[in-house]
Amino acid sequence: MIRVFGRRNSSNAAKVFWLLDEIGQDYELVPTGRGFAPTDTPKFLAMNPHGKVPVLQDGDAVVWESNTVLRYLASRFRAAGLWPDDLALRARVDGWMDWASISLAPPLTRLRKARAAGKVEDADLPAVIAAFALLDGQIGRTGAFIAGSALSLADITAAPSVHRWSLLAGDRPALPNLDTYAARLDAFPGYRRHIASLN
Ligand SMILES: N[C@@H](CCC(=O)N[C@@H](CS)C(=O)NCC(=O)O)C(=O)O
Repeated sequence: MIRVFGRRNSSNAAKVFWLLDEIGQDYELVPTGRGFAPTDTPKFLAMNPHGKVPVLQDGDAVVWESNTVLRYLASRFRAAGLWPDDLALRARVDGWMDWASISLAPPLTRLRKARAAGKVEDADLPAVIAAFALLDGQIGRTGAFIAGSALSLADITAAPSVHRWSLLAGDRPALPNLDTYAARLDAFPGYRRHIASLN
């Protein structure tokens, strides 16, 4: 049985939980991370030297870094619809996965943390708006999902940020393609169960 070390309220673990639901794969959750089993123990650090969740254990294979876990699972369970075999199509999905993790999520996370800490200057807001406006444009081009006409790992990677954009208070530009896209994601039970429940 596949084991996931993580917690339901972790955005990076939630991506893995959605994919596992999407491909219909059972797993055992080992509650780990803030509020659960510690990640700074020698045993956990031997699995993931970064002391972060999620970590996937599949027999002898131990996989950390959520996007790598997504790709491992898609490959292992032959979910070619979500992570194409064709190298050019796969690279398109990978590109958007990297972009979502490097350029979309970090400014949003910094903004949310700064606001939670009571800061008022919103230094990261322009970068957040620029990234989401770009995503809105991409959805306008495909007319459906991030990397094309069907759900892919790119959507699962970006999903926590898309959800958290909808939770963001304050003045934001109207991004109609993004609103339609969020509603499209909401039609997936795995999104509703694991992503829409994140705060
Ligand atoms: N880039 C890593 C980030 C992992 C990460 O920061 N995980 C957070 C939860 S989202 C964590 O482990 N926090 C510490 C904890 O829960 O103990 C990934 O995508 O897996």
